[in-house]
Amino acid sequence: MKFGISHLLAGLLRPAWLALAGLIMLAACSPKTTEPPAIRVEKAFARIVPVAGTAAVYFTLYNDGGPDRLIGVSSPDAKIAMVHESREEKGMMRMHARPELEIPAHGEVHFAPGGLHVMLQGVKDAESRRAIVITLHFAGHPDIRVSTPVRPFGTQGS
Ligand SMILES: [Cu+2]
Repeated sequence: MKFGISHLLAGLLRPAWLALAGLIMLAACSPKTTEPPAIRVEKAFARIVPVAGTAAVYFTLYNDGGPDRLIGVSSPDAKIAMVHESREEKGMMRMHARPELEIPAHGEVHFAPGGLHVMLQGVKDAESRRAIVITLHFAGHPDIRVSTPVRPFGTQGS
């Protein structure tokens, strides 16, 4: 009878153990939705068009954490700052404002000539400026402030 009882108990407990094991596996396999973004800015440089008082800033965003969104940009060195994307449409380069930009988890976003850039208008001291400060605003990550060196046209990255 002893065997009979233990067998019965094991039979009763088995569904509970299976459910528990299932929960543990689920917890181990589910994506870490709470992982915070870990963003850094590298390879930043700017181009100024002095006659127009405009500038474009280029850089690469590296994200070593969870997903985030770039939701704005500002600059103490210009009147207006915004995220733009250049695209060729019917043989013409056109720029579009990108008020929000997805930053994938553990991914990169490249701002480069002919594509994404931070567009500045009303650049102060545009003729003589050697660096431009911009601040990037994210939905999740704290603001990132970068001082970008100004490169003349015709140098690397053009
Ligand atoms: Cu632009």
